[in-house]
Amino acid sequence: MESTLTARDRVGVQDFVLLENYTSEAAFIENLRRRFGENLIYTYIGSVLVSVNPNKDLEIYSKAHMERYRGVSFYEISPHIYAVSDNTYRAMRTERRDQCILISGESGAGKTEASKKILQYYATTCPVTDHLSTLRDRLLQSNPVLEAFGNAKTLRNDNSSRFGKYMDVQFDFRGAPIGGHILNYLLEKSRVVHQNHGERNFHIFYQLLEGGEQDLLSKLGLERNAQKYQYLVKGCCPRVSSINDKNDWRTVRKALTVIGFHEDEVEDLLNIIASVLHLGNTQFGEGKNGENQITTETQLKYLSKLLGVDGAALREALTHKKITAKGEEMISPLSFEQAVAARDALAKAVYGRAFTWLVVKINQSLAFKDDVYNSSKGSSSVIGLLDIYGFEVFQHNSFEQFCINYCNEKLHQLFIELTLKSEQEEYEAEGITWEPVKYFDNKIICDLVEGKHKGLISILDEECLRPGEPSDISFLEKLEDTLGGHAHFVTHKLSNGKTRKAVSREEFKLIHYAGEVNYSVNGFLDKNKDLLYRNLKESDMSPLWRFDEALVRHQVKYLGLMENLRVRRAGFAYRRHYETFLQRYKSLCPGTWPNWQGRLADGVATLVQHLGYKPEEYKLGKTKIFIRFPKTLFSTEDSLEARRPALVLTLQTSW
Ligand code: AD9
Ligand code: MG
Repeated sequence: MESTLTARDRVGVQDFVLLENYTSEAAFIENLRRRFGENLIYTYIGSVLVSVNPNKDLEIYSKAHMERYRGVSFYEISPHIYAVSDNTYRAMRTERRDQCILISGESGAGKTEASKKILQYYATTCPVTDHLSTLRDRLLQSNPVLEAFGNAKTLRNDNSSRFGKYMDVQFDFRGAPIGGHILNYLLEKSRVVHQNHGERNFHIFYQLLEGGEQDLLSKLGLERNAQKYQYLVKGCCPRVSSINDKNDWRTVRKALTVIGFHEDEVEDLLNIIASVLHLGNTQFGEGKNGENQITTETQLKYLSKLLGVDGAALREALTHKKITAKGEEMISPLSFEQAVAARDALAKAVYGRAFTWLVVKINQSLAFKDDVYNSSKGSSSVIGLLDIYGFEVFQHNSFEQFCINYCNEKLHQLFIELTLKSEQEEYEAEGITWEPVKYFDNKIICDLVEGKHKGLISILDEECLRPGEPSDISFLEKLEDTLGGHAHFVTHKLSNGKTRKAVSREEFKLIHYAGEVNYSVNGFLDKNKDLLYRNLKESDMSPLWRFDEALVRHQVKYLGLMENLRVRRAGFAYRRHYETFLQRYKSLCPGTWPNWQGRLADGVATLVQHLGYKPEEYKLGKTKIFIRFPKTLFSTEDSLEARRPALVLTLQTSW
């Protein structure tokens, strides 16, 4: 018994519901720290998996590891992303219901890595036939392609997702993957033309320049030097020590072929990437008559070739705008600033559309083909995987962070609803009464952002459409008028007429569930309008192996993990199906050993009576036993340990 406690002290508990001092945040963090120190990065809170980013390769993702988790019950083996994957898969098959895995956490926390591990688990462990192995390869290879075009180095993460992704994997009645579908959300297009200091543009630009064959670069009119391109120098960070652009280029090229892109489609795609770089280098100057004109003819030549548009039309489109007034079309010259803005708008639009087209193509290649898999007709189910951009706070936050953080706010709301709701449903289904726990509901913040008429987005949309001269500052004033006094909205103005120093005159602050963020309103209106003139339409972190307590504490707090744990503990800390419980502990009671012949519920009742469980310590539901206190289960485990000392280590990692 003593050795069991010592080992448990060392590695902590594998499910927070077993934590004795479960209301203490310090105890919670200490448990994470102990496990992290032992390379145990996964811990449960009931059915929620908490993962601490190790920032180094751990030997826990091999095929042998995957095999260990196949078909094994959630609580019978140490926590792992594979356990969640397997449990979800089995739930889909046995319950014949679609399932979804939500991955949440701040930028750099490991969401995308987790989603890739889940996909790899299914690709390796699910049954496949020859037909299906092509699909499996395509599913896996869609990741490097989407990451090349949709991920970038930020200050938080060298491989930060700059778009949201929801992926459905479709399975047939045998549990074999037969199709997939990706929904992409809100690509951060502004990155194409501007990056903050220390950040990069999307990976694909650097990959092409570093890895592209000389012939290809010449054809595209590009030089093998990222420093030459205005859209790649804004962040002063063309190289990143953790990234090998040359190797990644090879991976992406191969992946495009596996997914089924034809050579001419790849060519089209690269033409667009190159044309974005040429657009960035397109400059304007004053002509003889004072008019604004393009001064970089070579760029124009390449642009017209790569985009397949007439040079004169493109020249006009970049220096003039077409507007309709009183039913008549008029062409008016653009000022220098307007021309630069129009050029950047075109670059963003071209890239954004190429990304959308890329996703459409990937979806076509992953689509479930009825004629090939006709045996699966009508009996398929899906597992959905949500991997979005994580909550982020920089020194300077703008419209992009606002959108990303709002998205995380919504996801958190869903997380709260799902974890609390499922808990309640389980008690109801098992006929157990319980008392709900109070928790912070971030609906108030979601309403602040999305509320009809009075929400931040409505006000922004209204201001964008308002006649007259709406500006970012007039938008801020509207926000102050409408939302001033809201508990989660702050500007520099104090109610007593004085000013608040922590928020500048061009900012508003939102008090998110995950922390406070100051947003600069500069550019909000333009970015929201995402305007493209009509004639343009026609045509170094190593992110360390260190347990940063402040960082961990912050995330434990805002992810609501303590509340989650309290909810889990408010009722019954632990629950087991009668069969599993009996199987595990029957050796502790002569009445149930070696085999119980009667009803399972009666067997469990006999067993717990023999073990001396007090009535307030447990409840018997319809199919499960619910145990209120972890210590009850600890002592039962200890009894088991005392009988089987050879299993000490195995059990320690299991609890
Ligand atoms: V963002 O919101 O897209 O900016 P993510 O997706 O949460 O963010 P990501 O999965 O990209 O973070 O992880 C960041 C980095 O942490 C990875 O590039 C890895 O270097 C590192 N990481 C994350 N998870 C693991 C892991 N399980 N094992 C080893 C990991 N390294
Ligand atoms: Mg990511």
